[in-house]
Amino acid sequence: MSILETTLKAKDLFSGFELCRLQEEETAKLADRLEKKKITIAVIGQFKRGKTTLINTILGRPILPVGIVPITAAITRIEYAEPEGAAEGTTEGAAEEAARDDARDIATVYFRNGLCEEVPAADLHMYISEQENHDNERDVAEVELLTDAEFLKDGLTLVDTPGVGSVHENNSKSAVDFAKESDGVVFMLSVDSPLNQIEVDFLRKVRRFAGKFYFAVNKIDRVDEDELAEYLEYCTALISNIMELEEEDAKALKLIPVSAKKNIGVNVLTEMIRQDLVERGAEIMERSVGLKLLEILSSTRRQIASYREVLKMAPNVFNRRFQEMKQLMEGQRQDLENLEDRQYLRAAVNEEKAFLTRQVRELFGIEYYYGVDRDEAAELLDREEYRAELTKVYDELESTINSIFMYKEENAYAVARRIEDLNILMQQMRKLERQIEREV
Ligand SMILES: Nc1nc2c(ncn2[C@@H]2O[C@H](COP(=O)(O)OP(=O)(O)O)[C@@H](O)[C@H]2O)c(=O)[nH]1
Ligand SMILES: [Mg+2]
Repeated sequence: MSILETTLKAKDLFSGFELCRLQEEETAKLADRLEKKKITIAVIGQFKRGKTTLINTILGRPILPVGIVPITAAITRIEYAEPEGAAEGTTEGAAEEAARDDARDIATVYFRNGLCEEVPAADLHMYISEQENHDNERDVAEVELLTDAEFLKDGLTLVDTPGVGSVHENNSKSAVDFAKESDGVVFMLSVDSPLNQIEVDFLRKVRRFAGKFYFAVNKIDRVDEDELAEYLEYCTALISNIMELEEEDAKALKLIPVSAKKNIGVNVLTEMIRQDLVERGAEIMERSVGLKLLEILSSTRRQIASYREVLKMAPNVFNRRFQEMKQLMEGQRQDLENLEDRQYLRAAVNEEKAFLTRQVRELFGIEYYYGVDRDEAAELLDREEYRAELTKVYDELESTINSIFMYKEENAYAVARRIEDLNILMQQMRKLERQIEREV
């Protein structure tokens, strides 16, 4: 069975189980990436190692703001787009060309509620810096930048990430998540600080997940040759140890010394990546999708385990939580009765869904997942439309909760059947897992 078939099979399994909507969506995305052969490489490392500087150098222009403290979990995804007016003459001078460059670097900021906003890349600092968007009060989910850099032309996506071990990691996506989501990782070190514990811990956590690692050592313009040699020797030994490389792989491990700022050695890195993509792009992708599938399967296992906990909950505990949920929903419906007569953003429906997800998690420990619809048009609803949308959300959640927990038809037989279904699902997942493990 090909990895694509395995992915589709997993998606099929999940689609029969209402608590696996997130996993179903994730596997659908994986299948899509496989089919479109879109490879993602994330640049990861601690704050101030020079990740953003490196990306700017690779892009050939200083598009992204450097030296800022990025906000929680706001990554920047950079993809290729044809230059606008590419067919026009090239008679303009350097100044005009630079001005045109700046004007065409438009980024899209995606907010957590699904809204998005186009902003000039020069203004990105307002959204991704900690100083100007403290604690991510603007609720930025991620930024997407389209640019015509040659390096991205074959469908490669580069991702700039916030620092490893950032203070906000606990309540948001972490560098570990970004590594898991990408096919390759450029891990960035810098000569002015030896590998520290945070970096070591990070590498230990992700070594199994990323399809392919590149280790870059930045800021070599700051040291002389001897110091660099010493640093490289020390870090190479340490990294092959942390990554638990076999002897042969350890011998082949080459850290790539660069100066992102002075554009030294960067082409060695980009050549290496390009070469890998040409020669083994499909293989890298398949391996990384296989690893991600395993990860999704294990999150499904956790979800099922939490659900079993709910099924086994003592009746009085369960009833209390169930009543709490009912009261919460009644309260929400009551609020709908008293809605002000004005216009409402459709995106506010997403915010309500996120709120409900948190409530279900707190009360029952399970993830009730809603997909967030992207709302590029910032659509407005009048009071009645908004009320109807929310009513639909409440009705759906209530009916799902009723059926998931079988509160109404609760009887030993139904619960036993349910547990039997889950056991079958678990068995099928184990079979898939073994299959993937053989393949990757
Ligand atoms: N000397 C030197 N400084 C660099 C180099 N690369 C980045 N920097 C500086 O290091 C600081 C942090 O860079 P940045 O790209 O924002 O780091 P990030 O937090 O990892 O994205 C900035 O002041 C950069 O100018 C380099 O190759 N050499
Ligand atoms: Mg940065």
